Amino acid sequence: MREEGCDPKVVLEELARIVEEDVKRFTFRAVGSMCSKPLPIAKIAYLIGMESNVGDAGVWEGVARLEKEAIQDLGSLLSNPRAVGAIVSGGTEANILALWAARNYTKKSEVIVPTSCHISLYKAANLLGLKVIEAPLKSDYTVDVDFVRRNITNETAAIVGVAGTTALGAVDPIEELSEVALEKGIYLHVDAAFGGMVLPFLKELGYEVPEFDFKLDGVCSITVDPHKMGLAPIPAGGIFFRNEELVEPITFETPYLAGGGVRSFTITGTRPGGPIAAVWTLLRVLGKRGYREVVKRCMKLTEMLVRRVEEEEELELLMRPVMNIVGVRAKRLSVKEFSLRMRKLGWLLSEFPTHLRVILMPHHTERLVGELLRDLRRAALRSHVELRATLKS
Ligand code: 0PR
Repeated sequence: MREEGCDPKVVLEELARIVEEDVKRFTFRAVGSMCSKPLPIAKIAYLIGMESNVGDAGVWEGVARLEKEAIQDLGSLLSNPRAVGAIVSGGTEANILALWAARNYTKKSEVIVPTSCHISLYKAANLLGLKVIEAPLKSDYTVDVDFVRRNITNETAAIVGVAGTTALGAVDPIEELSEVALEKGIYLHVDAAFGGMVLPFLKELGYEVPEFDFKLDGVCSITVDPHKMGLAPIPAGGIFFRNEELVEPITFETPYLAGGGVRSFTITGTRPGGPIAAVWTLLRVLGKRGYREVVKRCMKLTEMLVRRVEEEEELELLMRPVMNIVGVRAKRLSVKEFSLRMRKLGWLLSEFPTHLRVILMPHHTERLVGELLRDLRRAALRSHVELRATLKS
């Protein structure tokens, strides 16, 4: 650490230069990231709420109320305005909380997850000492529900379904999982970290989408992250429980806090009010209509990409996307080689064993999709000679 401080103007300029490069890379090149670029108004709201600590709700009463209202709004979007929840650090914390509640509520030691589930569920199981049973996928990339049913034992603490898988945006048959959960008396957690702020609006836009939320009686908890498709700044994850009874086993009281004891079930104690202020503001400013428009726009870009990939000789889709996540591969190349070439052309795409992932987010434009497509086409050509020829043209 230096002895003397520097001129704040110089420091801030350097900071801005460094961060702006990242922002540019994220905005124009990382066409496979699940985080949205926060709306300007969300940034203002974040700054307004920034000093607060909702972990000390007796002091920060106002922000604690904003969190309750945001949870109620999102809960009603998930067909349960009485859901108990919190704005947390992200989908990882939300999934940990869900499995923690399930384990303590049931006092059992196993969890069944689809092989498509996010790494955070493995982290959660590892932390909680739960044995993971991996359920395979069917050819449509959704979980094999028969496998789940057959593998439920006296030790099953929870089964998990994903509504919007990390790799492809596929939606597991949550309705069938819910039936299994009810029939066997099992806790069902739905990871809708990404899909939770897409599926309700897709439905309103007339798309045929499967049910995934509290409308299904077997669903006990849902993860939905406003920092993914909610246009909120990081960190804004969301966890929602069907009722108070489910969270009771993970609720702890901090008795000495000013204004009386605070009961909380989040992992972190001190919690930032900035993300809560941002989520609350976004829900008010955009409303359902605003979010519907956001999803409509992302789907327009998705459909543009899908149509053009389908027309391309060298490219293919893994599946017809349900939401704004598209899996693409080059017919004549390995994924590794395809990925490497896209990287050389300046794109940052997520690489899965079977495909590259493109996510069409609210800040993307038709022009960007056009450029991406041109380069996907170039990169997919088999020989370097072919590639070099198109680069010259
Ligand atoms: N559940 C699902 C279905 C997810 O896809 C993710 C994250 C999580 C839970 C965990 O959420 P947090 O990362 O908020 O804890 N999936 C993203 C992904 O793997 C995470 C991410 C986001 C990675 C933005 C990179 C990035 O630029 O793509």
